[in-house]
Amino acid sequence: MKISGVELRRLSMTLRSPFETSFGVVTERDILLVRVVTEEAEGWGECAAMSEPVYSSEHINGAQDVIRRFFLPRLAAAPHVTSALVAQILAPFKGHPIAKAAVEAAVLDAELRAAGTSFGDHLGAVRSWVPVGVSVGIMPSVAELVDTVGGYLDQGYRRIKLKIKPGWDVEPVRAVRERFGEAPLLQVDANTAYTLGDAQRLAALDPFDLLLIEQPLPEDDIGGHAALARLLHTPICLDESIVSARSAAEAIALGACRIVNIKPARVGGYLEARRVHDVCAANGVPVWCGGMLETGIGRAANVALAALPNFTLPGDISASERYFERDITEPFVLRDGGLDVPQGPGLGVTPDPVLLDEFTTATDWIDFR
Ligand code: SMG
Ligand code: MG
Repeated sequence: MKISGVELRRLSMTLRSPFETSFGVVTERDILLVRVVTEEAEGWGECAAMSEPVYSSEHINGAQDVIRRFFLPRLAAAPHVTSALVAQILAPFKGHPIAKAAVEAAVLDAELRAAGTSFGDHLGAVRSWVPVGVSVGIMPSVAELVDTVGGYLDQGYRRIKLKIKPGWDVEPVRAVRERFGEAPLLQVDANTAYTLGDAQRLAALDPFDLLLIEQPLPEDDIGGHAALARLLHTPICLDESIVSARSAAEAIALGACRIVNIKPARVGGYLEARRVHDVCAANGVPVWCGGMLETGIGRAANVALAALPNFTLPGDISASERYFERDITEPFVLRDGGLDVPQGPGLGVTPDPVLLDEFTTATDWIDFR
């Protein structure tokens, strides 16, 4: 595939409601889209980095800079570029998995659109519809949280995830269980906000029959998660700690997690995400697809990934309207508590040029010819 050029496009999209986690509040999504142009087709990739390096060490300006200054010149100089080669071509550059994932996704989309193959078919999807959950942020009050959760359950979401932090953990979980009973699938996500010294506090969540507790400890603390796992009944799921298929295999072998959250961006792309899926499947560890408040572009690929066989738990891939007043692509609409896997070539969705322009704050065209 011959790339004629790449566009880096920045958008600003306001979330319908602020999303608060243990590390801060997001009200505005500052998005970077990578558009790869070839003679046969063009492909889109969404960079999932946040505005500040608070979820992981990457941030959106840094991602754009490393793509512009290092990744694209390297791709332009490569004798042959395919999606399967992108990771190898960019391997000399350390880190920056979220930036790498965006570039790889755009190349993959261009390739698949040219070939007339969908993301799902390419990755190995076995379903045309996937059940999904919703991630509910920290709220000003427990009453507001309970109302919000009730609204999502009414809409049909198949599982609820509550963001937690020290001081906002047992109380909100208890309130949700008291109000909605034992039936709803319920899990929590701490985004690294605890230490092993909080084990007793976290064990107080055990009676609430949670599906899992996600990333309680710092991302580099695999040993700590293994120790914590021995003190809790609730299964530990890792998000931030899992940066590759190899790290997933290690974490599982050490007993640090029984469930894995797969975010393609965090592991450097959809192809590595599939390898994480495969490693987990081989170890009998269920996975689910994480989210980074994506637009329809990132969401389309995530839905396709979530259709692989070992994605047996509902993911953080909610309907477009959970995030934005208007999405830039055809909106993803909740149907029976799930989303349909796009069937068209590549991502199967395309940004609407008018909406795209409306949200665009800057564009940069890098010519490869
Ligand atoms: O995309 O629905 C979504 C958000 C899911 O909670 C979510 N993501 O740690 O899993 C996580 C967070 C990371 C992003 S928070 C800004
Ligand atoms: Mg998480």
